[in-house]
Amino acid sequence: MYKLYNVKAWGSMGVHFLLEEMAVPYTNIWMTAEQVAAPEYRELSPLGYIPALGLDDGSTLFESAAIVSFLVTAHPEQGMAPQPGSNEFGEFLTWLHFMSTNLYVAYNIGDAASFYARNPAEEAFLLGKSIEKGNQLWAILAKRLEAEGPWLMGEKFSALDLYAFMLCCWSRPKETVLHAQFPAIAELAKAVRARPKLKAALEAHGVMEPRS
Ligand SMILES: N[C@@H](CCC(=O)N[C@@H](CS)C(=O)NCC(=O)O)C(=O)O
Repeated sequence: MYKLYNVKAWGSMGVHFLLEEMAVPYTNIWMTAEQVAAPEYRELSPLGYIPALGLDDGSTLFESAAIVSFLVTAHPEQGMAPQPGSNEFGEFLTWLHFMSTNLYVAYNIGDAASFYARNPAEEAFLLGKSIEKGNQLWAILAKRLEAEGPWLMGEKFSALDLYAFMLCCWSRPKETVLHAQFPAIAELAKAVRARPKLKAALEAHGVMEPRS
């Protein structure tokens, strides 16, 4: 059985939603920020990042996009991604990595502004830049949804939509502002929130409603 190292409203949300949608057996290991920061957790996730996914053989995966790619290919029958090896799967991976290496990182920079900045003015500047960058990236995702939607892979709901939803929950200054700016993203978030299999996980992370 998989073990998901999980923190409320952190980067484990996307994997948690995916496990729920796929209905594969797993256990949540709910962690506190202190447990995540402890040296023991770095034995599992070298940067001390959430999410991490424990496998049956005792090994642990980290990096959210890697975990999502692993799960959708380990359980292709759950239909949460196109057929592995197909051109569409390449497209799926492209957009997954677009989100994890650009949008997630824009949020990471905003979250760690005090680490990168030398003074409060620089910190505010970095936070502003992370929002600006995030908006550029959301505009690209919104354009794709407008052209190909309702889901990021077109007619077919996939793990990409869950991942995008997780990122949407973190948007600054708040999710409702992002929705007002990008109606296609608002529609995606609404549709994800309406998925019956996600009810308990949405509640567990406190993201049933957009942050306003
Ligand atoms: N590239 C990583 C980023 C993960 C990440 O930034 N996780 C945050 C929570 S959203 C975290 O665990 N932060 C703890 C820390 O910075 O010490 C991924 O995609 O999994």
